[in-house]
Amino acid sequence: MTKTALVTGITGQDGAYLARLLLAKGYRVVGTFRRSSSSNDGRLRELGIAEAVERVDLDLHEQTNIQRALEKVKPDEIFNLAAQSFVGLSFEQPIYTADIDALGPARLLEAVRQAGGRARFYQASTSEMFGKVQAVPQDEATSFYPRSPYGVAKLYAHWLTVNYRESYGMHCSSGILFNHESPLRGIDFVTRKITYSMALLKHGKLDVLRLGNLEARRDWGFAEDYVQGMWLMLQQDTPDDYVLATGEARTVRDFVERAAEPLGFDLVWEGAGDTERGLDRRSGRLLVQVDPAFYRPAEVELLVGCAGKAACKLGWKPQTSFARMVAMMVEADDRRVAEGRAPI
Ligand code: NDP
Ligand code: GDR
Repeated sequence: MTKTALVTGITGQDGAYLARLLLAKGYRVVGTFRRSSSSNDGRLRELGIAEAVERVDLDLHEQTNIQRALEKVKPDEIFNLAAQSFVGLSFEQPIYTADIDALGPARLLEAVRQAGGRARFYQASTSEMFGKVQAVPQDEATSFYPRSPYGVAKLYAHWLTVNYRESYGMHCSSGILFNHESPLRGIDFVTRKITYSMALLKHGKLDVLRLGNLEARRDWGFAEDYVQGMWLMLQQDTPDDYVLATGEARTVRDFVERAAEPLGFDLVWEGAGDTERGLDRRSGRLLVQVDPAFYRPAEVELLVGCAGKAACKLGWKPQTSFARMVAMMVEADDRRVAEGRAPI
């Protein structure tokens, strides 16, 4: 029998890859869209699946349309990926972030419960909940200490997911995912900012690469590997919480170096305020400037995860190396800029 999946946040990076995976598995895939004056299905188009997914209006801000969407779609599985997902912005918009990232899942979970509680539920939790380092590497037993309004909001949603599982016996799982990237990553996140900026630099459309904290360390995996883990969580008889991570940490500086390699840039690192010209095209010398505008009020210095439980219980392992992932991102952005296409 065909299963129906409801994917909130289908227009985002993970939503697009997850939709493709579910379609390949024969699901009826219904994605949620926010009403806006312009279309935002660029990622689905890039993957060639925009016409294959059904659409339903839903904004996590609004309880009534969540209920209507559930009545209309009658999903077997719900993947709640929708969020205000940019950590930096959450410091500027803490209340909006709490509304969408904390209360949004609460609205959805309650609507699922009131609809009979039969749909399986996946919550997109995050390594940002670990925040200030309490242990290395971090796993399901590590204490949480979020360091941003985003992390705090996501922690509420994580515990609520656990609570609905324990209180009502619902099949609710929380995936604590470490950073995962791809050519479909949002342009504000540091990895994509780096690869897209380098493409612009190469094609003479930007002068200097300006970044914030170069020493922050992250565990960067490939998004397509991670959506496979999300799906596996909902296929288990028993719901649970799982960390997905590669177990390897790299600095922002490491990412820049890796991305610069195939483009042949010779990097020069400068502090804030330097006025030297950025890219010298003849020597391939690229200036990377630190700009405090990109610092955060509180930083998460080191995230590196242990996905041993997911390996053991789900049989999940990341398949794509860091080098391969960066190469894919660099190639995709180089091609987009060369063809004069707008960034996704
Ligand atoms: P994106 O930012 O790419 O996508 C976010 C999605 O949420 C978009 O489809 C967006 O829709 C939707 N959305 C935002 N606000 C609302 C709202 N009020 N109501 C309904 N939908 C809304 O995120 P990712 O794909 O990278 O991440 C997916 C999820 O996983 C997020 O919850 C994120 O917090 C979490 N996560 C991500 C990690 C990562 O490294 N990528 C790691 C750990 C967790 P629209 O197009 O209309 O803006
Ligand atoms: P993160 O991702 O905050 O980990 O959240 P992001 O790519 O925004 O930042 C990673 C690290 O890079 C540092 N940094 C910069 N970040 C941005 N965006 N822009 C810069 O110019 C810059 N310079 C340095 C940041 O300070 C940070 O330390 C992502 C999101 O996908 C979340 O939704 C998700 O939950 C977590 O990953 C896991």
